[in-house]
Parts: sequence; structure tokens; C-alpha cells
Amino acid sequence: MNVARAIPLLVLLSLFASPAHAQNKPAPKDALLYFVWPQNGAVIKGGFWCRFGLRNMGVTHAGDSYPNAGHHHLFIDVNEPLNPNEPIPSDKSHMHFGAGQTEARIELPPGKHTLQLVLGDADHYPFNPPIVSEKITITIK
Ligand SMILES: [Cu+2]
Repeated sequence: MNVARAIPLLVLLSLFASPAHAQNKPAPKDALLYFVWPQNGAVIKGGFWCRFGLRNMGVTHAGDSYPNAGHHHLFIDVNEPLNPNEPIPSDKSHMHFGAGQTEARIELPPGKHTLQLVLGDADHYPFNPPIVSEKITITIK
């Protein structure tokens, strides 16, 4: 894309982005998001069940704005920092579990991969403070 076309697009995008979300929903300070499985450093053969752990908050469906509750997101091989002012993207590396799932069957190509959990609110925004797990590295054989 050339610069002349890129600039109006950026202006347009920022116009759409600005009125979005007045404030991220508050999360309890003691909320803890973690991997039940796999553990950091795990070497796994083939597909696996990834199990999500959450303490001191609840799991609900996307679209449900109960206080202190959200739905899980699994980031696979994501290196960009989390932007708290944007909804969590939805693509192959940002998986949403909007039906309230607490586990998922994951198939990844052989090699090293990073996994990280992020809790999102009814509208897929991170909480304040963001509730994220440790970023773990696993190896698929
Ligand atoms: Cu979501």
C-alpha cells in the first residue's frame, strides 16, 4: 500500500477506534489466570488438551457482562504486547472461548510454541488490570 492511500485509512481507523470503550472493566487484584496443562517447558507428542485455570474470578459467555467474570482467550505464538484499549483480535493465533470453555483441543505443528491465556470481558476487552497468565513455551514433537 502506498503512503497516500495509507494515511486516510489510518485516520479512518482511528475515528472508529476512539469512541470504543470508555474504561476497561475492573478485575479483583487477586485474580489468577494460569495453565493447568500444559506446564512451561512441556514436550508433547501430537495434539493435546489445553486446560485453563482461573482463581477469584468466574468464567462466563462472551456477551455476558457479569461483574468479575469473563471468557478465556488463548494466544499462540503472539509476540505483540497486549493492547488494553482494543478488543482482543480474533484469528488463528488469538482463540476466543466465548461459550465459557475451560479447555480446548489444540493441534500445532512440530517445534517450539508459546501459549498465553488472557481473560476478556463481554466485549472481548482485557480487564483492568489485565488478567493474563504466564507465557509458557512448549515443544511439539
Ligand atoms: Cu473473546
